[in-house]
Amino acid sequence: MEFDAIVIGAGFAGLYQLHALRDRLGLRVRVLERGGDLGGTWYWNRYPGARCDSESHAYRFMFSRELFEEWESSERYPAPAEIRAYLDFVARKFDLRRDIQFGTHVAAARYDEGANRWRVETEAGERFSAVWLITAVGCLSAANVPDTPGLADFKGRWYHTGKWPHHGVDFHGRRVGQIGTGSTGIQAAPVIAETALHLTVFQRTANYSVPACNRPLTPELRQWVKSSFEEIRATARSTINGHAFRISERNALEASPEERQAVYERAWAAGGLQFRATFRDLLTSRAANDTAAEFVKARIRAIVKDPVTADSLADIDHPYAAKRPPIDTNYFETFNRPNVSLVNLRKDPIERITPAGIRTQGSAGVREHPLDIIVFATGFDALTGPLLAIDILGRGGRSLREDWKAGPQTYLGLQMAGYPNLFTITGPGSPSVLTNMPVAIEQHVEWITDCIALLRKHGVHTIEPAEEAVTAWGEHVQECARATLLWDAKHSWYFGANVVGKPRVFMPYAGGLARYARHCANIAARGYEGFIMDRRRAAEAATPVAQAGV
Ligand code: N01
Repeated sequence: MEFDAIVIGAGFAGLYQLHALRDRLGLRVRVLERGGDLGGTWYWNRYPGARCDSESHAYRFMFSRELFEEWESSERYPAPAEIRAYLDFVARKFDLRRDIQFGTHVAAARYDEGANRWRVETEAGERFSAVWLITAVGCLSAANVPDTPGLADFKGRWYHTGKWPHHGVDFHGRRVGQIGTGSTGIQAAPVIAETALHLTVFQRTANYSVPACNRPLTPELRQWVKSSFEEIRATARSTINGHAFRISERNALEASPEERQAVYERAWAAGGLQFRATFRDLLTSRAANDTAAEFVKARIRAIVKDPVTADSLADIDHPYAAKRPPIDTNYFETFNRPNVSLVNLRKDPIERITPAGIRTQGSAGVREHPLDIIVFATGFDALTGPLLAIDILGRGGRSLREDWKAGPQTYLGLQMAGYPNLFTITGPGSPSVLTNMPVAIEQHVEWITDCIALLRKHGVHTIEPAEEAVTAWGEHVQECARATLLWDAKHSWYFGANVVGKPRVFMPYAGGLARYARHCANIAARGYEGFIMDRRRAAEAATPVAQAGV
């Protein structure tokens, strides 16, 4: 089947890209989605306690005032079902479903140079082709299940949080082991503990967390959201992280210890990722960061009653927010429950999974932890994983898997050299996971759409970045990360450190979303500086399936 554009994925990114290419440019577009319905991340992540850490008034599209004002969220942080309902509302409003094919797992995409088309093949053997190929596959969609010896012999059931069964999991009367204490594990543990007979949390790296302070939105707050479109959008688009809250202008050490304490206490009581915005230099000055880190560690020790457990939870080895900072509902409090225990894997690493549970061996000797269910909250093969899961072959049959052996190489996280007309929404090298995703997605979709519109208007056949532009961007991405404390958490998934054998390269762009967006706009304004556009072969190109509406 032939299209002008194929979009892979029907989460936020795929939906908006479909709307933009089809309804603004008049292209014939097909969206191919692996899941059985809309949602992307939110289709798969239905684990207990799952909730978006971005506030509901900012975790939505802002490209249309009408769309923004028509939707009402029920809580401060939306749960997956509400986000799926929102995406369904978007799809109905713009009649998007008719161009989305669900249950369609893209296995390979090959650039056919002669025809200047991307040839896409699904696992089921269906074939599609298009001039433009846009990946909207998400950054955190390739589940990472560690290769732990013995898993195949485990007699109980096991689940990864990112592939949670839609029918749910009943923990009543079960002994549950949860591996992982990232944002997901920190959300899941308190909810699992409510019904499980016993929950054992296996912690490899202790983590900071700040209360989310989730609550229903009052009628007044709902009204404020409806009437604040301009303000919310302007803020989200002007901050470094795409959230609709401002970051303090003040440095932490400019405040007296008493003032700082009061600032942190207020932020802790208010809850949310805003804690990170209490002082402007928390992610650039170690001394500043230490003040926030010490505050959170003191809170952990104050909440958790058992001193050994408190020590393990507060023994955090990286600066605050140098790994993605979780927010929680009663995470540390959960360890005061009689049916919850913590295993510190730094002291007692997992030796193997046995048919009956998990065996650790370390300071406490050999210990068997009998389990009925293991929950892997072990994260994702982030950013590159979802792209490399597709066998992508570019010009001359070059392979993305080969090209990225030493780490991802992109220009702006939007394109790769040698892969003409392939765009990656929130790809590695773009702000992506360091932001409130819908805002980063909108910026990418709009940039890609404007680019395609312009190329079609001028009869340009292909666009791809120059190798030098890719190299320079890669260096800039590393440089931006090096200027922050994110660089100090070498074991974070931002570096790919959570996946055995993955190259250690800092993947997202840490220079800030607003700065990045300006940079992308300037590059376009300067005639797509750093990109190679091939106009000569325009005449040879296959006739576009639809005429551009530009
Ligand atoms: O995954 P993670 P996540 N043995 O990689 C541990 C987003 N998110 O799913 O730190 C033992 O952060 C690992 O230990 P360590 C958000 O961007 C968004 O929690 O590598 N443990 C860690 O504790 C987030 O950052 C929302 O030493 C092992 C945990 O598993 C991203 O998803 C909500 C292990 C993995 O933590 C990923 O979060 C939730 C092993 N072999 C999440 N392998 C929203 O609000 C890994 N671990 C949208």
